Amino acid sequence: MKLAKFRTSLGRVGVAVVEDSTIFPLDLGRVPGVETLADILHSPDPRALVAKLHPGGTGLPVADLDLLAPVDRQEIWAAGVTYKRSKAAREEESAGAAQFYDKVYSAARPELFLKATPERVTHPGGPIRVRADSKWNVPEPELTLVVSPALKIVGYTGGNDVSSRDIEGENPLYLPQAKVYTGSCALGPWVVLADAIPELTACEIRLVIRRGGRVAFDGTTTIAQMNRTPESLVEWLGKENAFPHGVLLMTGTGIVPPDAFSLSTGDAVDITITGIGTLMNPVG
Ligand code: DO4
Ligand code: MG
Repeated sequence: MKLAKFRTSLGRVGVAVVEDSTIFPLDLGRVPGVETLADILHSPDPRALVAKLHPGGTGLPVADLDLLAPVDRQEIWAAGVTYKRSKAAREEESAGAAQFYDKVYSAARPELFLKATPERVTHPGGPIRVRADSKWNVPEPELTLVVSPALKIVGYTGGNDVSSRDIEGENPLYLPQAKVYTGSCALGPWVVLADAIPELTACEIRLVIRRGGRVAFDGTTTIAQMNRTPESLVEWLGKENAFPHGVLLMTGTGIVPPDAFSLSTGDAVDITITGIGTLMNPVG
């Protein structure tokens, strides 16, 4: 089951079930206390709750509504250097600090950082950005875990951890500036419930970047290449850290375009994950 957030042309925000290319807005008023997507995702039985909220009918074409990032009050965290490709890319870009990436790749404790707050997240179809003070920028396509306050993985969505490679490479202490700025995080297009995703290790992540209508980069990886499990990342994230509103955790990138590539305004970035769908964002 896929659950989305949307906004109507009159500005009303709602929650919907997505089936193929049809969207069924839910009637949240039917169950007292259920007001948001997170209320459904964090409930003991999201499917049963959705059945109570589903008005039936024929639904609407997905294209008729503006989808919003599937986040409410959760913080968005990210893991890093969880794939060999990411480790190699960081070692190349940051000669003086290469050893730290090797160490964090194989250490028990993963790299975890706060990537965004909900207000900072770019919606599906909305513009992501590159920093004006950076010359080398890339999208990072990442499986993103939707985690309840009880630290249970309740769903999955797509994520783009847009990053500045030259700022990160200059000094690892610049990581927050390389990673956290306006337009650096996109999420969506919806949440797939945890029990509806195919076997994770079989899932493919694909990144396609188009420039001037042509494909400028096309790369794939599989979640089987990840050096850690989603559950272990959540366990580390939850150590000494409470998430009363739940949390979204981006799980790191296994795709890094060649060093000569940098994102430019006007590029179109598509991130497709098996079983989830495609998160599309232009670079604004
Ligand atoms: O250590 C830098 C960040 C790594 C990262 O964002 C990733 O591997 O996806
Ligand atoms: Mg990343």
